[in-house]
Amino acid sequence: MSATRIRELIVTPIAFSDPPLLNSNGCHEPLALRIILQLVLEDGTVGLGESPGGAARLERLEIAAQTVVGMDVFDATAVSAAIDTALRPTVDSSHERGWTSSAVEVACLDAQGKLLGRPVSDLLGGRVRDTVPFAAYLFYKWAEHPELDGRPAITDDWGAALDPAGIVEQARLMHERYGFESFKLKGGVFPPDEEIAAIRALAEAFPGRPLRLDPNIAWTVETSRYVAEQLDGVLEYLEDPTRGIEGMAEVARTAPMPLATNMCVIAWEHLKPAIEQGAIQVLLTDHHYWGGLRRTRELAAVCEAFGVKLSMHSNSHLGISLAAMTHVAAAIPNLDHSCDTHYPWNSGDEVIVGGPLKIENGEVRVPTGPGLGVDLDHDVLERLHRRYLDSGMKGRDDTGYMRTFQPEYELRLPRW
Ligand code: GKR
Ligand code: MG
Repeated sequence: MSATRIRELIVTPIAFSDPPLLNSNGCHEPLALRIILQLVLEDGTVGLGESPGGAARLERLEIAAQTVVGMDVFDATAVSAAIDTALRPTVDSSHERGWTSSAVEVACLDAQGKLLGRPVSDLLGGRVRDTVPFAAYLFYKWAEHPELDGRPAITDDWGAALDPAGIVEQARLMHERYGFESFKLKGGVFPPDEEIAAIRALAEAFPGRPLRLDPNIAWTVETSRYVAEQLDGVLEYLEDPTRGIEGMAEVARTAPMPLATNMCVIAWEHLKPAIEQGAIQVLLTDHHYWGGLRRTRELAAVCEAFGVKLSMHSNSHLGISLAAMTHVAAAIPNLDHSCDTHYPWNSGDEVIVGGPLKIENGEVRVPTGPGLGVDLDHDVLERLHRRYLDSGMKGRDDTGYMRTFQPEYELRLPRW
């Protein structure tokens, strides 16, 4: 049996702490779910991967685990294709299938890098930068997760941010703790004029620094056009103000700044109509669903060809994902904007050996060890897996959680 064949894919769901971050869907729950992958080869080499959690994603990864056994880890394209074929009868959306094959592709590349003694960025063509810039990801937030069913309130060291002054204070903390030089505000929480005021306050507090606003489709076309006009000259880009390629194209016709998305272009088949209609000027790529690290590298070339600028999307995540994001961002020449990361909100529960990866001067140094350059802390993995089991959670429910405290809260998109 060849040493590079896949013996087993171990899939471990985990839960880790998340602060009460607000968005257009409600509020983050006290625990976020993720799934850790260990791809074990016949020679004992282990490749790591990290995927968003939840019952559906777990079930699909378990199907992938049965599919990949016996395949060669260097046949990563065939591995992805086999997973895609196995999921096709039950999962219609190519985007949804992409979450599964992408996580396994990262684990394949980690294992390949370990076998070759080379970092993953080398397998992607080599790094063109030694550090990757990230943006501070600012959220409106409560000071604490309120008391619930006998569970005491859960505090954190960020405090509340519910108005422009609170957002500026959070940005100062992000800058002080991590040195971030660019800032993204998650909007869609308060009426647009309040969020415009928050962005103006950030521009005043951090003159000349790149600023972005992302209301996650909370606005109509008309409202989006109004906000865009109000923030002329202030934003580097406006992200997903409204729903769909057609809606974004309508906004783009009058918006003075570029429009960005991680919501209306999320699969290969969306690129053609979006580009034809001029709907987006910036794409936030994400290796977790675009097919993995090699496909993300290819996506960057497509964007380059059509003059679409590149940034990077993030969800609540831990260090295996951050390492993978950093490797691919390091290997993309046309990374036009700093990448998003939720890491400062979640890194307290890090599952890799040695604790959180460092963010200094707003940048992450590209790991130079073999593979992703990170190792799994098995004690922490076990603890976070237990937390997942004890939580009984099956998925993310920002709206349901918000309703526990504000029963009249309704999910309405667009809201304004
Ligand atoms: O964590 O609340 C959040 C974000 O809104 C996340 O769910 C989005 O996927 O960060 C993301 C975005 O840029 O849209
Ligand atoms: Mg976004």
